[in-house]
Amino acid sequence: MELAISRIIVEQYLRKLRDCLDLDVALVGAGPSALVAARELAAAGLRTAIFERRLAPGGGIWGGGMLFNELVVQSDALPILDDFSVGHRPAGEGLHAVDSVEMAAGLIFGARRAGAVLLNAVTVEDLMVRPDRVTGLVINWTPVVREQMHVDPLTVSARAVVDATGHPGEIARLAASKAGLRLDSPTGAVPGERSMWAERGEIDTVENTRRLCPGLYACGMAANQVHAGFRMGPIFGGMLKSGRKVARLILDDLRA
Ligand code: 48F
Repeated sequence: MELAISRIIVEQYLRKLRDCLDLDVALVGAGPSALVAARELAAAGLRTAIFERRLAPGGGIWGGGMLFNELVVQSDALPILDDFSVGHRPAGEGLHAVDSVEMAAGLIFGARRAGAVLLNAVTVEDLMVRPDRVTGLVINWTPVVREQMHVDPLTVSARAVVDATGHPGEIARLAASKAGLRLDSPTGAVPGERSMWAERGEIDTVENTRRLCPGLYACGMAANQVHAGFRMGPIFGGMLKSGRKVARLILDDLRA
C-alpha cells in the first residue's frame, strides 16, 4: 500500500508538471485576479497554469481586512462571484460583504474545476526572454529559494505570461530591470503604486490591466504597480474585474 501511494503521487505530479512545461498562459501568483483569469482562460480551452509561491493559493483573500476574515465587493462585480457560487450579503451603499474563507476556497475551486493547473510552493525567480518578448518562466521550489540552496531552476514556455504577484509586481520588475524590456508604463519600467484612495484604486486596477510588452500582461495590484495606480485595501471588485479583463485581452491576442 505505501509503495502504491508513493507511486501514484510521483507519477501523477510528474504528468501534471510535464503538461505545464509548454503552456498557452502562465500566471504568476494565485490571488483573486489570477484565479478569475485562470478560470476564464482554461474554460476557453487554453492550457493554463498558475505558479504560486506559498503553500496555499488565494493570496490576500484569506486575511480579509487586518485579519478580520470579511471582504467587501461592489454590486457590479457580483456576477463574477455568482459564476463561482461564492455567497455575498448586501451591506449598504452599493457594497456587499463576503466571507473571505468562502471566497478564497470558491475561487480556487472554480479555477481548478475549469481546468487550470495550480502549482503551489513554486516560486518564479526569473523570466525566459528573447530580444523583444517574454517567452516563459524560470521556476524553482519555494523552500529551495528561501534556503538559498545552490540549485538550478527549470523553465516553462508560455505564449502569454501574467504578472499577478500583487503589491510587489515582481514579474514586471524583472522584465524591466533584468530582461531590459521596455514596458507600456509611464516610465517604461515600474514606478510603483500610490497610497490609499479606494474609489480611484478600484478604477485604476481595471484600467491598468494591460499588455506590458509582447508576451507579458499584468492584472490585479501588480497592474497598479506598473501604472502608478492607487491602493484600495480590502475591497475586491476591481481585482475580480481585472482578472476577467486580462483573460479577455489574452484570448483576443492569442486568437488574432
Ligand atoms: O496579492 P494577491 O492577492 O494578488 P491580487 O490578485 O490581489 C490583491 C489583493 O489580494 C489585495 C488587494 C485588494 O484590495 O490589494 O492585496 O493582485 O496575490 C499575489 C500572489 O502572488 C504570489 C504571492 O504569494 C501571492 O499569493 N507571488 C508573489 N510573487 C511570486 C508569487 C513569485 N515570484 N512566484 C510565485 N508566486
